[in-house]
Amino acid sequence: MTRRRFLQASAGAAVTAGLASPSSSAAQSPIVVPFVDEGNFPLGRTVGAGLGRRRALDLSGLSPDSLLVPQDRFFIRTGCPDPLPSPAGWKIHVHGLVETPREIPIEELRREAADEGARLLECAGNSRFLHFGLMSVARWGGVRLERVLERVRLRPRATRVLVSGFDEHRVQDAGSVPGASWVFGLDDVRDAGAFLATEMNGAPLAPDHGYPVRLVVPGWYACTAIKWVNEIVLVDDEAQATAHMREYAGRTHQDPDGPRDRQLMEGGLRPEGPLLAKDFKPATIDPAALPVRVEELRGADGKIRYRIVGILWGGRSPVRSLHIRIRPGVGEATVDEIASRSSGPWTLWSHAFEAPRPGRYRIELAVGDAGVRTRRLDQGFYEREIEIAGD
Ligand SMILES: Nc1nc2c(c(=O)[nH]1)N[C@H]1C(S)=C(S)[C@@H](COP(=O)(O)O)O[C@H]1N2
Ligand SMILES: [Mo]
Repeated sequence: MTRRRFLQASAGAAVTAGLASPSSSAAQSPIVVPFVDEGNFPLGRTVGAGLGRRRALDLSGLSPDSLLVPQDRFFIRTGCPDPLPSPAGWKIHVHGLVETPREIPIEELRREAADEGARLLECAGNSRFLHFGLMSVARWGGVRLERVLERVRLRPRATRVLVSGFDEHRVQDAGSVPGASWVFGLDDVRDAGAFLATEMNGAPLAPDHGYPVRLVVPGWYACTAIKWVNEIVLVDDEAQATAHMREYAGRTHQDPDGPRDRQLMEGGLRPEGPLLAKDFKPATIDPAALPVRVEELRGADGKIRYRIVGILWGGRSPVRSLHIRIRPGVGEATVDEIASRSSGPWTLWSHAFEAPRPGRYRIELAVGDAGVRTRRLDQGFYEREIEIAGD
């Protein structure tokens, strides 16, 4: 069935479960139905070191009261480099197409840091194998990059800005290329409201989250959220895409047929994505939805039902309608309830269903709003399967 037919077929009304209302088995904690075929990557534990360090957030515990993630639970992708220079006396070097290069001391940023609100980071390499736990929300404090750039006079040719972070690690990782930097269009910096963050949830950043300063680009994948920022370079439209951008080209949905670097290809390297930074599209996160917990509920009549709790995030404007399909044999519906959208960058939703028999069920979601691009949902990226046990 095509996505369009799925959306048409699921326009029917549904039963309201009530996200905030206690489940019918409120006395005991509900039985949780496990997601299956996701491997056994540990949740909520920091594993590995250097470029290979990871911590995946256990999303199943999210509730209306816990939508801000404490720093010591916030996901980690790449640990604090062990040869990191002392953060006391940290400076950001601003140079390139500017009249006079400048060094911005960290104290200057700290003094000017203002509330930047609750913002979500999601690793572009988030995956089922990590139980989709490379995603978290915190309340940030920092200084807009646009404001920082006002401290230097740009040369007329400057159209883009490269933000680079310290990224030398003693421990390497098979799946990662060292060096973290991204080139942004000056318009994108302004539109997204990119900021240099010095605070998370009212405290200085933890070392693994980029202390003393990192970039946050609201609405963009976190591969652009460069940690341990030490360099800002004004560049023009000839600037090449960085190795870090190429590493994330596929995962940020860059055009695989974009212009390539012939020299590098002939040299045996197979770079992904366009050669020039200007040919990279903004690495924005499309609206997406994910089930995070499935509970078994026994009604007063003894009948068993299941309630799926999920999250909804991404996109620039709030999603109004979410459709769910549960296979086999349950069918399609509009999601029962989406919590208030004012709650921040991710929103909880819930949906109740009856399962015809024990066994495996696949849960798929789609955004019903017309004209909304949902590349990952369309690919089935966030589909999950549960296993309902027999008696
Ligand atoms: N210097 C540096 N910055 C970096 C990275 C890195 O490897 N080195 N990884 C990026 C990626 S891929 C992600 S997903 C986020 C993760 O941020 P977190 O560990 O604070 O959650 O940092 C980004 N910033
Ligand atoms: Mo990432």
